[in-house]
Amino acid sequence: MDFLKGNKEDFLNFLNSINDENVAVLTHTDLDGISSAIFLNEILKEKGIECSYLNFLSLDKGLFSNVWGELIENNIEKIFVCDISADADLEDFEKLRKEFDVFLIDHHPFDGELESWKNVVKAGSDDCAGLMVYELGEELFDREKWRWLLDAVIIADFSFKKKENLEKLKENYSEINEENIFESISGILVKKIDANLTYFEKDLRKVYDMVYNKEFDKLEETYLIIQKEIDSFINKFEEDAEFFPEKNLYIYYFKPKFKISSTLSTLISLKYKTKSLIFIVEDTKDENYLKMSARNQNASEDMNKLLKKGIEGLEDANAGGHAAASGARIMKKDLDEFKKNLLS
Ligand SMILES: [Mn+2]
Repeated sequence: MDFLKGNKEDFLNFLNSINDENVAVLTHTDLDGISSAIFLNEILKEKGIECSYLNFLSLDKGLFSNVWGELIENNIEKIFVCDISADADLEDFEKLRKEFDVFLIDHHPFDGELESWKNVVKAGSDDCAGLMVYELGEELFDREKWRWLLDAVIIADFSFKKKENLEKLKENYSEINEENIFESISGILVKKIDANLTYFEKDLRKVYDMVYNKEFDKLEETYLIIQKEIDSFINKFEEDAEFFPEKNLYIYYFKPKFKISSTLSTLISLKYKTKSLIFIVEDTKDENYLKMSARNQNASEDMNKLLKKGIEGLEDANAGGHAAASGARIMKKDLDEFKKNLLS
């Protein structure tokens, strides 16, 4: 793999600089983040180093400040940051680097400022962070034992779009291509893990442990729960959605237990390709708001324009997107007004 910045030597030097300091791993909330942390943990173990603190961060403002207290409590001195773009909050990252000895392994696009930084390995977007760690530590852990996870993360992060990485998958799946990739054994595993990431979004450590310990039966259990919820809303769609024939439009307001709305809107819109569809759920971050996604697979009507018409004159509302798929957010109290606008 070609790194855009930093190299294996930088990684090994940092690793070798660890004596008896407490080490933390901060990683992203997706399978790429999880597998980076697992490979890294295997490498640390081989070096006789224990990871004292592990956490999963989403790319929000203040992401590092949020765990600052725990880093201090655990007497952390050395930190690996994986699959997290420093410019999610550059100032916060600078603060972290001032206080701790930090090594960054990431593949998100970066701006020039990182050029002068030490202890950074960056790859292009199409090489996932899991693959980066796997290769950085290649001489240091039992890579064959973890090959199944490497295949999974290449699929999950769409790193197979790069020819070299698709070739890697072909070593185990000679017939694999972009169309059938999610039906391969690794592809199916990715779907199961993704369902668990949705289900346990507040306790990702659980998913990390299940993947680390290869508890595939448990992963499957949750997958079936999520699948069941998706299926039940698909089945209830015809009955529960409002249909407005004059606009050829369905409005489906539903209350899922889990974050399934984007998967659901895609699946239903593929069944109703000639219709306009608006899916509405409550905003889990603020119950006073509704989030909606509009779909029209044939783009026979412009969903972006439709939603913009819907939010006209509404307080604190926004909408935007493409003709075939668009999104909006409004205040819950304005739902009737929104519908009136749509149908006028
Ligand atoms: Mn990633």
